[in-house]
Amino acid sequence: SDGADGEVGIATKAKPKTAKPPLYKVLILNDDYTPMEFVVHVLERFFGMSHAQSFELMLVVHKKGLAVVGVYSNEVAETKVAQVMDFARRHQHPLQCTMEKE
Ligand code: NFA
Repeated sequence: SDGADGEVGIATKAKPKTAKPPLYKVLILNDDYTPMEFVVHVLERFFGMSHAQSFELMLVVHKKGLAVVGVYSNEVAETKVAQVMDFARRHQHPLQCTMEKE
């Protein structure tokens, strides 16, 4: 309030919140055929991880069935998924990459 109607108190202002854009998790799924080294390479190449980080996360996918490999805006997540799917297809590996809203 600003005290204009005789109120006394701390001046406050309604702050219109701008909608925060949703974030999307990008996931890699395990399969029986894609070589481990190929997955490590994908994580390094498209997700900017070190070799050690990539190896660790590849093992998580291998053991748990899937893992979140990054969180991005819709546009960036779509691009990552398309890049990984195209790269895997070109190398004739069945690796699957998908995204889901957080
Ligand atoms: N499970 C695959 C193998 O044993 C390795 C793999 C890991 C594939 C992570 C896909 C994702 N060759």
